[in-house]
Amino acid sequence: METRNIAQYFDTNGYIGSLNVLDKDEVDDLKSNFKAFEDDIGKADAQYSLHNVHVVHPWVLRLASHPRVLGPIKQILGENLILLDSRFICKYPDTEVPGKDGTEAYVAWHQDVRYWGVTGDVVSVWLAVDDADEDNGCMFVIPGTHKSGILEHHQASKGGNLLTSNQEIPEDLYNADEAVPCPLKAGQMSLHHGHLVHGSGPNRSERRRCGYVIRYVATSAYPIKDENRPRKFEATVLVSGEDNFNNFKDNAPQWFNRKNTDVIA
Ligand SMILES: O=C(O)CCC(=O)C(=O)O
Repeated sequence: METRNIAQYFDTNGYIGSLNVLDKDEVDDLKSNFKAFEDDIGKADAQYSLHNVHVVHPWVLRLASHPRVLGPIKQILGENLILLDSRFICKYPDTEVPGKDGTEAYVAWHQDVRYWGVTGDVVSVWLAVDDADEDNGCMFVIPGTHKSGILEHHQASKGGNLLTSNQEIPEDLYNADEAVPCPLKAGQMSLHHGHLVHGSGPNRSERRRCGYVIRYVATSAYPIKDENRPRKFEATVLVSGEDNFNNFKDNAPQWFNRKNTDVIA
């Protein structure tokens, strides 16, 4: 997609599929770096526990500040960007990581902003570590739903939901027939808006489905104070431009050089 069309397409649909980010050598590096994580903590924890490791591991923050990741985000949110949060999300074949109590791991229909506790647009990147398709449980989105406001969420009825708070949007509030898959090759990314209704089904293949999810906001966004659900933003990093608002602490590790991310390749 041409750079100038990105912001317009995203505004209309609330997502963008398959943008090329990493070349073959970078994908090989990503896979071998991720394997070291997996070997270290085990597959069951690699599924959802690798949260905000960008403040610890330089190779992860290099991904989250990669010029070909940030380029489209800048088109949508502008030059001044905060990395809000990041997480690896894997779904393994059942033969490798069996679901709890006979359930299959999936992600229920939800809107990210329901959980984030920030004002302003949140844009998420889903960067594929592995090829992701309908067989191994790629993400599905419902285009245009980012214009529906924040929908009610309740406890998910089906076991196996990977979302920490086990929430889902009640079925009568969206039309699942309008859902479209977001298949990706390893090294590609999709983008989705924080209000977009999305989710993913189980992995019924023999292949792992791993992605790195990264959330960004403009520096003008700010945390909402919610006493019932206080949020800590302990891993926010200014990844592009200047921050004249200081609504989020810059937790950039000393080894991070933001200026290296400014070139759009
Ligand atoms: O990885 C998945 O299947 C779902 C990811 C997701 O819900 C998100 O990135 O917000």
